Amino acid sequence: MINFTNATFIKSCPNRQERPQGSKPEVLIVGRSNVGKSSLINALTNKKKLAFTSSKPGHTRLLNYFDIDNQFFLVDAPGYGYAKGGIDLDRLFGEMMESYFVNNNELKLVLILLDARREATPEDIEIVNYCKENNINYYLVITKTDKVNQKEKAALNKRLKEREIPFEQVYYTSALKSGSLDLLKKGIEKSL
Ligand SMILES: Nc1nc2c(ncn2[C@@H]2O[C@H](COP(=O)(O)OP(=O)(O)OP(=O)(O)O)[C@@H](O)[C@H]2O)c(=O)[nH]1
Ligand SMILES: [Mg+2]
Repeated sequence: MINFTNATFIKSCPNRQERPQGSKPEVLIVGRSNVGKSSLINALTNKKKLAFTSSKPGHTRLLNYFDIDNQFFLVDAPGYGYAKGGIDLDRLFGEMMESYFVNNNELKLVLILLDARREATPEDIEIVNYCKENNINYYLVITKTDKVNQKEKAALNKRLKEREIPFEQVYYTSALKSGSLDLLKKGIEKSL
């Protein structure tokens, strides 16, 4: 069993070439800005301030590598779908991600996060298609399930059922409820 609480921040890097020494399996977390990527890392590791979170979108700008129990790297990526003060985060994201995916033999799994209350964006769908085309294992992770009301829950279920976004594995999570992460932890462990 992987001990997710045995977690340390290793480094931030502008591209994968500058990743930490020593090859380990990698699990990448992606999703639109503010979907809850950094919060998910803190919830999985049970550490409130391991990854920086913010209510303002566009907080994470680099690839942040976290070591989990000496077993694998969890990689927090910048969000997409948000442009601020002339900085085109989508272009930054695109370039960083291109360099991330190319020749990456360590990448075992991509967690694609979707806010329970919102529709998938074209970028979400693009990443899913990219994973499918390149045979990269991915899970859909629904975030902020603590925030959905009945109507939003019904809309979410309808979208998933209609395959707004294609998936084989879906996990329902809330960073506020650690029990909601048990299945996801098992899924991550299985993918390594
Ligand atoms: N209620 C609730 N709020 C959440 C949850 N996950 C994240 N949040 C809140 O959503 C906001 C954004 O969370 P982050 O984890 O910083 O989001 P991010 O995807 O890392 O954002 P960027 O780094 O900007 O791309 C913060 O205010 C979090 O507290 C959740 O499961 N439930
Ligand atoms: Mg973040």
